Amino acid sequence: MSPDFLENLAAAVGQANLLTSHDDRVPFDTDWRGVLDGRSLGVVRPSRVEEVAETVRLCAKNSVTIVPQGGNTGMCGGATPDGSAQQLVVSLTRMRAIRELDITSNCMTVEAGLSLFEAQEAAAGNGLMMPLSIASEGSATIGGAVSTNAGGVNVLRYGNMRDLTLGIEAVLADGTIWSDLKKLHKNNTGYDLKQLFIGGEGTLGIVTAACIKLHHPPSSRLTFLAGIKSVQSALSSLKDIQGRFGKIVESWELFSDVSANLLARNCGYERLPLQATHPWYLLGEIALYDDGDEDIWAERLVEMAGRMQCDDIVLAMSQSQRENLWAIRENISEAERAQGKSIKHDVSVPTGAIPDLIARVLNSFETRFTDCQINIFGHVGDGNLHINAIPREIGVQIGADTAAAISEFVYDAAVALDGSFSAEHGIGSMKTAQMAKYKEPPALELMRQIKAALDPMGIFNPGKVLT
Ligand code: 2HG
Ligand code: ZN
Repeated sequence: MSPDFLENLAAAVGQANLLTSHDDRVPFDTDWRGVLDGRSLGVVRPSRVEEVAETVRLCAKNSVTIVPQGGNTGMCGGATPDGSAQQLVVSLTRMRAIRELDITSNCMTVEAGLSLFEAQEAAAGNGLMMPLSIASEGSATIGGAVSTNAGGVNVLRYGNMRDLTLGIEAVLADGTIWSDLKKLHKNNTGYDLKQLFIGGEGTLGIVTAACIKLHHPPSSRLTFLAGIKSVQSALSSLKDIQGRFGKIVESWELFSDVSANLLARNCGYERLPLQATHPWYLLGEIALYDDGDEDIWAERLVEMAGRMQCDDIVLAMSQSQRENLWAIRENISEAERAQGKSIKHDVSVPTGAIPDLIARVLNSFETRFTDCQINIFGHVGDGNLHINAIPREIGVQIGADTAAAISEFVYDAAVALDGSFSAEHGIGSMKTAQMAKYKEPPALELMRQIKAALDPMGIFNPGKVLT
């Protein structure tokens, strides 16, 4: 690194947007869960794509590696620098323009640092909907969601970020700005290169903007929380609704009594708004497109609950009740965090295999790992569960060997059912060992070749995804 590297960087982005002091760097150097403790050389906060390009050029020239970062809400350390004090964090949060909201073509072109919530609000202000929804949407950014191919609670109906992204703009390893912000649903012109950057976790380039599909929002929604006895009934009721009425279910979220107890203990939810406690809870949301459908659907749901042998169900009767039901689901991670450091597993299986996965995990977990509990919750409708190990006592640390054994046990169970060891959170720095263990060798080899072709000097996010 040449002695004037930092000076040139400051000239490129403005002195105030190069942070090098310890206090300024800390919020960018540590992940939100407080699990990783990185130490960067500095943090740059460009406000325009040209500044990102100049930053990349300077880094390439000086062999400085780059860690792109959005809202820093990731779960796998993909946006956290290592401890070497040699890596530069490029935070995109100042690039937040809505370049265009095209209500005729149903899409919006926005910069990487715009938060998901801001994007949702902008779409809603124009009568449309940006459907990607995750608990951290107030801070999580479009660029982060694209780069990690984020999922969340509406994937069942609208797909994940890959399904919602029409085009991207990215800065490549030599500082080239590649603009592929086309609004096309059909574009068969060779390899679909943007797909490499979507879910690429900043290892191939820096996504600086994206063109995102928008949808027409339903005229209203029916949201309910039900206490249920079996996970199988959650799946069969979903299939029943989809079979009779098509793709109207937006969310089908499951959580266990362990999640409910954590919410009670750590987040003040002494009672859920139900009459009793249950082994499992289902939070569902159905999109309605005709005024007046609410009453019909309220009846249908009660009837469906009967078939599920569920006699404890509450429907949201107002927007604030709806928000209260969602807050329960969205607080589960926070309730877990208050318990101590959890060992998270974000896995997916074919939806039909969900009951088998849960049975396999529950059958032997607590006899093998007596100091821990397993907290299962997630997006049961699309086959993605969070199977997290938490300490039984607040603040007790799960030892590294136990954590590794638990992870192997959970991932092996998912993979044995033709599932994945990472459904929506990505790989980051935390799951590279699992990549080596579970990813098919030819796929790993192709990924290495792609990385070498697009980032020959290895300046983008080393140590993430592939090692
Ligand atoms: C969710 O579904 C998030 O709430 C977080 O993906 C999952 O905290 C987790 O393990
Ligand atoms: Zn999730």
